[in-house]
Amino acid sequence: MKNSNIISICAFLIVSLIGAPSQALGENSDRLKDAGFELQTAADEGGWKLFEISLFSKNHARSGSQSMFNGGFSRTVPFQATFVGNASGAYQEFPAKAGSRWRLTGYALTPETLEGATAFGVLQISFFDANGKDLGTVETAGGATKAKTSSQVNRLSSVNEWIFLDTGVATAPEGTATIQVFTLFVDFSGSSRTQGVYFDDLGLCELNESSAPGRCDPE
Ligand SMILES: [Ca+2]
Repeated sequence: MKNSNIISICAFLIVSLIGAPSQALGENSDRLKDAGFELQTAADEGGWKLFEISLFSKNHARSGSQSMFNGGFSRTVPFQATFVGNASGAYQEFPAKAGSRWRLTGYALTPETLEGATAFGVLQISFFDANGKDLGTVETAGGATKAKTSSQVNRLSSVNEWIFLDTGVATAPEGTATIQVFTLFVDFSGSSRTQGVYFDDLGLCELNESSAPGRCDPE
């Protein structure tokens, strides 16, 4: 009995170490507070700012015991002619200079197949000027979407699997004062149920000339 307890404890420690938030991304990473959603740091202390249907959840976790859930409730669509859908999320904001280059990574999971062609979870980077005007990014200038977004977790994604998401490099336009980084679930699907995506283990890197290639890569 004692031996099995020891084995269990050892197994727990190994899992804990593997699952710990990455500290190995380099000095330019870990800009985020509570990147693994375990601390629930208050927004006015630099933690996540939540909007619409968003909450810290213990239902699924890639690290620790919690993740961030962003949900949609798109069945409200048919009842409000002017309401075209739902976007829920969480974000943090940091100072940023024009020309600075950033990359946001993380993991997302859907516990069931998402309904609808326009229901998806993404990570997103946007830049703003000192007046709060959305400047988009250099890479997305002139495009339909101002922000630089990662690939999606959507109706085609594997279920109950943490899927790696990566915005790639987003460069700050002229006039940039701040960067905002998001977890986001967009639901314009008109499906008849609540659905959403869980996010965990985000990483934000500011790239510079001294950054070694691959420095922002996940473990
Ligand atoms: Ca976590």
